[in-house]
Amino acid sequence: MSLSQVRRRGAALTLALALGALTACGSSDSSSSAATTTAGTTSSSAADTSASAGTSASASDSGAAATTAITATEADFSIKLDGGNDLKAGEYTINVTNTGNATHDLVVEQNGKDIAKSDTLRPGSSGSLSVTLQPGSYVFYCSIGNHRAMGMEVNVTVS
Ligand SMILES: [Cu+2]
Repeated sequence: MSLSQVRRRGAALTLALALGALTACGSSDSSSSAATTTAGTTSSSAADTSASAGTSASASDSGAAATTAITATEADFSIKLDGGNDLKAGEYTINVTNTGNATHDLVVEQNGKDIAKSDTLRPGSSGSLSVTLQPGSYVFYCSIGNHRAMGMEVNVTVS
């Protein structure tokens, strides 16, 4: 091996090392800036999702406001509801008809407390009362004399 051949090899090796160092440095710069951009985009879209979920929950609250009419027929001594004793929660107008020979009325009781009451109804007359029923247990009864004890009460379940 001559002296000039050894020198040429040495120069080629030095050039290869220098190129390798330049290439490695350039590629690491571009990958780190891409990661920063992605993280910023992800956090802002998560905030948008939670804001729209709150809006849809409040919209469903203001839906139902229709009043339902039901009929209570009173006799000596009973009360009958035309649609049965299971009701859906909501606003009600209760039309009360007294078909008996005694005077009657209709009271709506929830947890031992009267929440609505009709006028006192003479035999053959009718009246009405309005009441908002929440889910729970109720008693519709006649508050005249001892009529409730004589059978003028019905248990009503609201769901
Ligand atoms: Cu009565």
